[in-house]
Amino acid sequence: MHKQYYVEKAKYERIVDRQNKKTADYNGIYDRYKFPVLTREHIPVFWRYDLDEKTNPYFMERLGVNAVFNSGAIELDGKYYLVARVEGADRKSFFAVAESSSPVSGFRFRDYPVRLPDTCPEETNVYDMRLTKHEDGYIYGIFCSESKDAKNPDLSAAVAAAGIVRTKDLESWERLPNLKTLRSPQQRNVVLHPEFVNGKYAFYTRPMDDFIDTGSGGGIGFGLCGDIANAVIDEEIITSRRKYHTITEAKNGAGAVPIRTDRGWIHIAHGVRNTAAGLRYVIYAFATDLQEPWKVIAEPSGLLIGPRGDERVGDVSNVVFTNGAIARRNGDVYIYYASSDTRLHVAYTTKERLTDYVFNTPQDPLRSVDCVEQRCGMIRKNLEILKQEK
Ligand code: M1P
Repeated sequence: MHKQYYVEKAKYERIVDRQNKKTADYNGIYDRYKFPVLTREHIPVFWRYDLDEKTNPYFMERLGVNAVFNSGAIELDGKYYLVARVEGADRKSFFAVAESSSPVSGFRFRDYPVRLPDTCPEETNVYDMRLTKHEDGYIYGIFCSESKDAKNPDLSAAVAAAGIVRTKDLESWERLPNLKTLRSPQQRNVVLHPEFVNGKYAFYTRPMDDFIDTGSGGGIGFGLCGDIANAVIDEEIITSRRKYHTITEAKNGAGAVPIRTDRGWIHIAHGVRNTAAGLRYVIYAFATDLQEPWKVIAEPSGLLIGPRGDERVGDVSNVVFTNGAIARRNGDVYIYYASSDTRLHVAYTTKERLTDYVFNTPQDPLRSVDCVEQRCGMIRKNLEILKQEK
């Protein structure tokens, strides 16, 4: 074995074994953890280097990995699993399962990445899997299946669709036909609801006219289908709407699988706005009705998680994005979010705190003048409290 192998292996072990700790940042809603839980440095050495000295005498990286980011997340039998988006140096993304006995550190990839059944010859790229433990007994993975737009000569013109796989063990995956949405030409950020709604499978969708721009798509959609093995959605109702001069003005999309609480389903999604420096992605939350999960019943103002410090910089800077959270039986919630399409972080909260945040944080009044009134109301009340404290 080339001696450099041992150097690289030691670096890998150091990163994977690194203990994580909460940062001192405070907002009362969640705690950020200091170290990312997955990065390109978490990729096993034997995924990148040919270890055969005859074919690789200089110990060169042959199949590089550029980034590890947007990950689906699930807890199974007391272990934590992330199905990460791994992007090769060749720009193609694929999925890989990392597991740990801790939700905040120690994630190791299994020996091989996920080999999806190759049922779509036109599919070029796959990414952003959401993992839903459905009441039908399967774990579903819904992901973006991207192909070249054959009708458009522009080399970057692409088409996004929602791919569907299911598994019971995250080891063997059955691929089902892609979701068809009859009224939306493209789909990305599709999430399967964990329970049947009116006896049907329920999807959160993101109607789009185009690969990048959502165009006339009004926000996060919701649709039902009877047969998951041939999933077709006719009507898509809009749940969380895009709004002018808010964090969702340019687009939004469902993120983690909704979390059931006593007061409603809590959704952790992303919102996008345009800036002179390009698109800015943040994470926000809202709640929908338990019986009618398409009906928004609470939407706190503004962002839940925005890119901070080092998170701001990466391949696609000024982005935080989530497609996975783990809500434990004991009330703990781990939100896995990626920054700048480069690495994956974790934030910790509880169902109780999230519920308080979503239902008791004021809504966005949508106009500066009303925002000032809203803030002055709180300041007035606080100054009274502070006066009495003296
Ligand atoms: O680059 C930021 C994100 O862009 C896309 O999200 P959306 O469809 O909302 O624009 C996705 O490709 C996502 O993977 C990526 O993180």
